[in-house]
Amino acid sequence: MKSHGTWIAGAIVALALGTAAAACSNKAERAARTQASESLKASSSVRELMKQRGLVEADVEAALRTYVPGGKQDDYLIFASGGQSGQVLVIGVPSMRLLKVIAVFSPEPWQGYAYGGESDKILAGGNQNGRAITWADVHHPNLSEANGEYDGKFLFVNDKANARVAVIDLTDFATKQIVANPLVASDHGGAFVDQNSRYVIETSQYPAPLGREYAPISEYKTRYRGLAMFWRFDRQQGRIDPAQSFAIELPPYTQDLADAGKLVSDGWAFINSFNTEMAVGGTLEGKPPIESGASQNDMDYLHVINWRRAEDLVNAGRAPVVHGVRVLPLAVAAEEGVLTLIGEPKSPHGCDVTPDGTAIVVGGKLDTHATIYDFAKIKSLIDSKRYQGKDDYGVPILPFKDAIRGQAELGLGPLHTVFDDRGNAYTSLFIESKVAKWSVKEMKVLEKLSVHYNIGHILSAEGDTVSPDGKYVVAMNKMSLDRFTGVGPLFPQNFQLVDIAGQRMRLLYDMPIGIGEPHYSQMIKTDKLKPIKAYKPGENPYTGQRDPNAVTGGQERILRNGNQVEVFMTAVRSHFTPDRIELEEGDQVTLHITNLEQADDQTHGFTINMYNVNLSLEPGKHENVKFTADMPGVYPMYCTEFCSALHLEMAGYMLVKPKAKGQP
Ligand code: RUQ
Ligand code: CUA
Repeated sequence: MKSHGTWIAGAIVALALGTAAAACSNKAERAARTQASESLKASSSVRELMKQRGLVEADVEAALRTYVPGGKQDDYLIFASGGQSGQVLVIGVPSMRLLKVIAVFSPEPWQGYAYGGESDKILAGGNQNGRAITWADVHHPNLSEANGEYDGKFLFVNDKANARVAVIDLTDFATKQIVANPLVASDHGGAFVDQNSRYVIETSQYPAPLGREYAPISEYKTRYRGLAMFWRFDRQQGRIDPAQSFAIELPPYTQDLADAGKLVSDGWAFINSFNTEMAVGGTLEGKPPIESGASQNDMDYLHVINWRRAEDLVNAGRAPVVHGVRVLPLAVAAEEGVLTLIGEPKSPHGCDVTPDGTAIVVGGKLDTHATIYDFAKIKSLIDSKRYQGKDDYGVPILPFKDAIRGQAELGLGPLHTVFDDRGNAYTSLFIESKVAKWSVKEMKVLEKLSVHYNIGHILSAEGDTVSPDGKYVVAMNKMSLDRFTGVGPLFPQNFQLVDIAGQRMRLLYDMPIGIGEPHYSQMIKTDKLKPIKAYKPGENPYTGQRDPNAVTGGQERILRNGNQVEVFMTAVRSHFTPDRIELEEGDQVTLHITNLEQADDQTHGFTINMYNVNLSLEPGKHENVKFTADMPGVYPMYCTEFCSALHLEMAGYMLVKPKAKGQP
C-alpha cells in the first residue's frame, strides 16, 4: 500500500487530470496540470488534516467521490418515502444532501400545505369514511414511466396504513391529488406503474371485508378479501381518474409487494404474498400469533395477474360496481385466466421484475434464497392450462418447478432486489446486514458488502427502468446503532450510498434519516427533470391555470356583501395590499392572494396569527383562503419568509370587531 501522502497526491492528480488528459486540447491540459501541481503543494496539509481527523485513504477517496461543492449540482435525485412522516424526501446523489421534503399526506407548514389554502382540498381527497387523516405510512414512491423509462413528469406514492395513493407533479414538486381506496383497509403493493403509466397499481395488504364492512373473524375465509386496484392515470390531466379505474378481487392471502411487467411481460402484474395459511391470531385465547400461524406452509403464492385481460373483461361489463369501483369478482378472475398462483418459498418479500422483463425475483425472507420466476415459462403454462391444481377459491396454481428459472442462494433474509446495467442484481439481506451482488444469468453471488445495519430496502440508479444506469446503489438500513451521534432512544435510519461502478462495491457515505422509516425509493438522472422556478402570474398550482380570482397590482380591493367579505390581496417586496382588513365578528371571509413576484426564489409567507392560516406564496402563485372571523380581537398578519431587508415590515392587521351585546 502506498503511503497516505503519495496516495492522496496521486488521487488528486488523477482527479484533476482524469478526463481532461484523455479528451482535451493542450490548453485545457496545461490548466489541469497547473491545478494539479498546486494540489501537490496542498497535499501536505491534506495529509496533516487526515491525521488530525483520523481519516484513512478510503475515507478520503469516499469524500472525493461524494463531495459536491456549493454551486455545483448533483447527478441524480432520490425520491424516498418519508415513512410515518407521510411525506416524500428528495435527496441529491452523490452528495446525499436533503433538498426537499415534499408535503404529501401530512400537513406541512413551510410549504403552507393544509393550513387554510387550497391544499386543504388535496388532503381532504384522502379522507376515509369522511374523516380527515393527517398522517400516512408512506411506502413506495414510483416515478412515471414512458416506454419503461422514467420520464421525470410525475411521482406516485402509497399510504399503507390508510389505503391511499397520491400524485405529485414534478414540474413544481407538489402534491396534486390524493385518492382514497374505498374498498380495502390497508395497502402495500403500490404505487407501482406499468411501463407507460396507464395504471397506478395499489394492492391490499391485510385482508378485510371489501368496503370495510363488518364481518366476524370467524368468517375470514368467506368474507375477508384482498384486492388489486388499478387506478387509471390520465397523463393529460396529470390526475388519476377514479371513474376509469377498476379492481380485481383476490383471496384473503396477505398480498405484499407488487411490480408491473415490462417489455415482454408488459400487461402483467405480480404480487408476492404471505399468510396463505390465513392465520388470524388470537393470542389471548391461547392461539398462535399471526406470526407463527402464517409460517406453517412451505409455500405461499406469487400472484400473476393479466391486467390487460382484466381490463377487457371490465369493459365487457363483467365487473359489478362496489362502493363506486368496478370490481372483477374473484371467480371471474380465476376462470378467465386473469389470476394465477405459483408457489413461493416461505414468507417471501420483495417482488422485482428484471429490466428486460423476462423474470421476477422474489426474496425468501425466512430462507436463504431468492427465487427467479421465468415469465416465458409462466406464460406457456398458463396458455396450455398446465395447472398443478386449484386453491380453495378455484384459482389455478402453476407447478413451481416448471415456472422458475432457478433459485439463487444469497444469504440470510433476502428482501428486495434492484439491478444495474451489466446483468447484476443487488439484494438486501436483512438478517445478514449485507448487500448481495449476484449475476442474474448465473444466479450466483459475486460479492457481498456489509451495511449498517439490517438493510430493509435498496435502490439503484434508474433501477426500475428497462435500462438501469449502474453507478450507485443505496442501502436503506433500518438500524443505525453506532453510526451517528446519539439523539435519544429513537435512532435515525441510515441510508448508505454504495458505488457500484467498479469491480467491487464501495461504501461511500452514511446519511441519517431523522423523519420516519423510509421503505422504497427511486433514483432518477437529474437531466430528466424540468422543474419550474416560478408559477405563471396568478397561477393556481392546483389547476395549473391562472386563477379566476388572481389579483394584479392596482386591482386590490375589499368587497362586502352582508357578512360575506372578499379580500383581493397582493404580496410583493415588502408589503401586502391591502394591509388592513376590518371585519365584524361572524363574517365569512374569502381571501384571494397573489404573489406578484416573478424573480427566482422570491417567496413570501402569509399567516394570520391564531387562525391557523399559513401559506407559502412562491413567485406567481395564487391562493384562496376561506374562514369565519369567529374570534374577535386584533390579529397581526405577516410574511413568514425572510424575503428582503424589510421583511419584518411586511405585515398588517386583521381586526375583528366583537358583536354588540344582544346581537345574534
Ligand atoms: S416494503 S415493509 Cu419491504 Cu413496503 Cu418496507
Ligand atoms: Cu415577504 Cu418576508
